Amino acid sequence: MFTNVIVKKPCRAMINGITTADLGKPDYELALKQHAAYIEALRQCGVKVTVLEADEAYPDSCFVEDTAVLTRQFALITNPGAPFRKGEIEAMVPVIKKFYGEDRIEYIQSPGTLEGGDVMMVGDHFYIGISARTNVEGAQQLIDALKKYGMSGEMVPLHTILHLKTGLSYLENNHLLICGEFLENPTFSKFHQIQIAAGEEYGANCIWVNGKVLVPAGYPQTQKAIESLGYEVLVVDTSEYRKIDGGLSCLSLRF
Ligand code: CIR
Repeated sequence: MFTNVIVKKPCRAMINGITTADLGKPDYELALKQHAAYIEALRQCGVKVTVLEADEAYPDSCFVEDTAVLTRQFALITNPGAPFRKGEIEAMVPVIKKFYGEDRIEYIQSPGTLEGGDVMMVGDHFYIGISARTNVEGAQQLIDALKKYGMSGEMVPLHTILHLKTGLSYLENNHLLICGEFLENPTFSKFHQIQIAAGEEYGANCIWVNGKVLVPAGYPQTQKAIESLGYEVLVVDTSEYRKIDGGLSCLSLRF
């Protein structure tokens, strides 16, 4: 179960966030409304939401997930692989210190890079995507930290996808949303797989929060598949974040 969530309001500069999508610039006012609705949905899941103010220096800073990995035992401050995003961690350190003692905070050290979007938690085991943002050195540092606290991790090479959780979401109870390059990967064959329908790939990024599942608006087959597993679904529109490659999970740190 999660007790806390950290989010950060999008800044006006988000319209210049890093993107590979060809969907136009985000509408900032709409993005703000969607962010408020996202926070409301999280509150409905019974978590305390810490809302950080926008930081105009970093267009992608609303995607707080990439700046830290927060586990039951310790917090890890990442070193984002995207050069323009490295400075985002400075503002996160004092926030994380409010929740974790200094002796329980680890740091990814260069040349290691790691972004939280590449980390999927399944109980005490963590899958770590090796991507354009997370390298083997960064992943190994996380695995070493996990071992120190009695947990474990393994690396998953990515081929085309941005982050591991762009194409995978663990919904607890052995349920795994899965699409694209991961379908053939034997690493995930032990899970009960819910395959994302063609054309709904963005819907693969959902979040389980205390028994409920937040699902992006506009992916009806994905929504139905999750509902038929027995989960209460909360639909949240993230259309403006999708324009800068961001999904539901990227917008929060849940712990
Ligand atoms: C980026 O490219 O870094 C942002 N525009 C999107 C980050 C998405 N984060 C995530 O999937 N965890």
